[in-house]
Amino acid sequence: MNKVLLFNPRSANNKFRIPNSILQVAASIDGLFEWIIVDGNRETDPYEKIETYLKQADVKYVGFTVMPGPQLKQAIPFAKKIKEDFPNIQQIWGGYFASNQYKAVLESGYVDYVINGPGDTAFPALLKALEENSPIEGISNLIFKKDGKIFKTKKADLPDLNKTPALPYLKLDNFYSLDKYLGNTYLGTRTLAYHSSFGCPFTCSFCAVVPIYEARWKGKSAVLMYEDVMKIKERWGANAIEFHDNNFFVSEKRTVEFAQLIKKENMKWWGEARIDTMHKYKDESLQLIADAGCKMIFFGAETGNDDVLKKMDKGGTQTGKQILEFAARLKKFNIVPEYSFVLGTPADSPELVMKQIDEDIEFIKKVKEVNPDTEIIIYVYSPVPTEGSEMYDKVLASGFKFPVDLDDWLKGEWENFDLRKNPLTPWLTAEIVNKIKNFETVLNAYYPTVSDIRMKPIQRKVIRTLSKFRYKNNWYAFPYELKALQKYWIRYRQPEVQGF
Ligand code: B12
Ligand code: SF4
Repeated sequence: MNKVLLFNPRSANNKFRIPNSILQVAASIDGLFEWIIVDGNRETDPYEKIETYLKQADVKYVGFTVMPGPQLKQAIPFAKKIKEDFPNIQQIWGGYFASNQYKAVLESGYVDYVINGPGDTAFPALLKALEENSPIEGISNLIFKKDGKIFKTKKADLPDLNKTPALPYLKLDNFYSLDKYLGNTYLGTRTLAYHSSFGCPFTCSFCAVVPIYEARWKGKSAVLMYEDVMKIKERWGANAIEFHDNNFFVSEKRTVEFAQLIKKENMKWWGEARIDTMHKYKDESLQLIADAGCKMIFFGAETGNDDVLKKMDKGGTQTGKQILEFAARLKKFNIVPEYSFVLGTPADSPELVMKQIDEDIEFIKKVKEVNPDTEIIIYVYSPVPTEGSEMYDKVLASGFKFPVDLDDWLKGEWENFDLRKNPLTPWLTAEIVNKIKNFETVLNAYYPTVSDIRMKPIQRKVIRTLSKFRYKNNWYAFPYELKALQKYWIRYRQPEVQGF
C-alpha cells in the first residue's frame, strides 16, 4: 500500500503546539494507510526531511495543512518543489487557507486536491478512490480541477467527534517527542493544546469559520474530553489546557459537566467563547468553571457600537452595554476576559471609518475601567470570503480583491493581511491604520499582557510608567520610544500571533 506523508508547515517560532489538524487527519487514515508526519515547527530543514521520505519510493500522497499567514512560507514553495522533483506525487491541501482560497490553490497547478472543511471522511475516501482509480465526484468536502474547471462537491454533516478515531498521540511521539509539545505558558508549565469541537453555530460576517462550517457546531462529550486530557496528564504530565475550539463554550451543559470532572485535577485552562452566550450562563456555572481551573476566556467583543455589531451579524444579541456588564461580571469570578476587537470595518466615508475607530478606542478604555484585568486583542478587519454577507458585498464593492496567484500570498503585504495587521482594504488609509497600531502600542505598554510570562516585573513597571501620560491623555501618535522598548528590551510577544 502506498504511504502518506502529512506535513505541518512552520506556524510558530517557539512553544510548538501538538499539530492537532494534521493529527486528526492522521487518525482518519490510521490502520488504512501507513502515514508519516513531518512537523515544520520541529525541523530545521523540513524540506530535506520530506525529500528523504519521498525518495523512499512508496510515498505517493502528501497532505499539507495550511492556515493563512506564516504557514504559507513553507507550504507554497515546498508544494512547488515537490511537483518539480516528484511529479507523480499527489498533493492534497486542507485547513482554513486551503478551503477559503481554494481557487488560487488549485490554479497554482501544484496542488491536486483541496479538502473543504473537515477531512475525517473525505481524506480516507479520496485516498481509497485514488488507489483504486475509482471516481471521486461522489466524495463530500472535496474540491478539485477537471478539464480546466473547478468542481466543489457537497458538504457532509459534521463528523461526530465521539465516534472519530482517537488521536494517535503515541505514534506522533515516535516522530516527535510529545513532551516538547507541552509548552510553558501563562496557564502552566506543561500546556496541552486540545480541540474538542468543530465549527460554530453563528455567522459573523468577518469570520473565516463561517464559509467552512456554515453555522454548524458539534462537540465531543465532556467525558471523552476528560478521558483524553487525563491520558496526556498521566503519561506526559500535562498541567494546563488550551482549548483550540472556535467556540468551546457553546453548550453550558457540556462546559459544566467538563468542569465538574476536571475540578479535582488541578489543571488551569483557557478557551474561546461568545459574550452573549456566556452572559446567559448561571452564576453557579461561572463559579464552577473558575473553581475548576478556567483562568482566562477569549471573547470576540469586536466593537462597542451596536449598529456595527448588527452589520457584523454578531448573532443579534450582543451589545456594547452587555460587553461592559459582562467584563465586570467576570471579575467577580476571577476569570480574565480576553476581549478581541475588530477595528476598521467598512463604512460609507473615510470620516465615518475614522469616527468609528475613535469610538472603539474610547470603548476599549471604558472596558479597562470596568475591569482593568481584561486583556485586549486588536485586529484590523481583514476580509474573508463569506459570500452573501452584507459586509463582504461592501468589501467587493470597494474594489478589494484577493490574490489570484498563489505566489502572491507570499508577498509581505499579504502576510500582514493574514496577520490582521494591515488589511490592504481600500477604505483604510495609512493614517487610519497607523492610528490603530499606535493606540495598540500605547495600550500594550500601559497594560502589558499577563500571558507573556517572560516579561519581568521591572519591565512591566518601566513601560507602564513611560506610557501613562500618553494613555491618560489620548496621545498615541509616534510612540517610537515604546515600540523600541517593546521590540528590543522586552521582546513583547503578542498572544494573537504566537499563542501564549
Ligand atoms: C492552533 C492555532 C494556531 C496556532 C498554531 C499552532 C501550531 N500548530 O503550532 C497559532 C497560535 C500559532 C496560530 C496563529 C495564527 N492563526 Co491560527 N489557529 C489555530 C486554531 C486555534 C486551531 C487549529 C487546530 O488545531 N484545529 C483543530 C483541527 C482538528 O481542525 P482543522 O484545523 O480545521 O482541521 C480539520 C480540517 O480543516 C481538515 N484539514 C486541516 N488540515 C488538513 C490537511 C489535510 C491533508 C487534510 C486532508 C485535511 C485537513 O481536516 C481536519 C480534521 O477534520 C485555529 C482555530 C480552529 N479551531 O481550528 C486557528 C486559525 C486556523 N488561525 C487563524 C489565523 C488567522 C491565525 C493567524 C494567521 C492570525 C491570527 N492572528 O490569528 C496566526 C498566525 C499564524 C502563524 N504564526 O502561522 C484562523 C484562520 C482564519 C482564516 N482567515 O482562514 C483560525 C481559524 C482562527 C480564527 N477563527 O480566526 N493559530
Ligand atoms: S462566534 Fe466567533 S467563531 Fe463563531 S462565527 Fe462569530 S467570530 Fe466566528
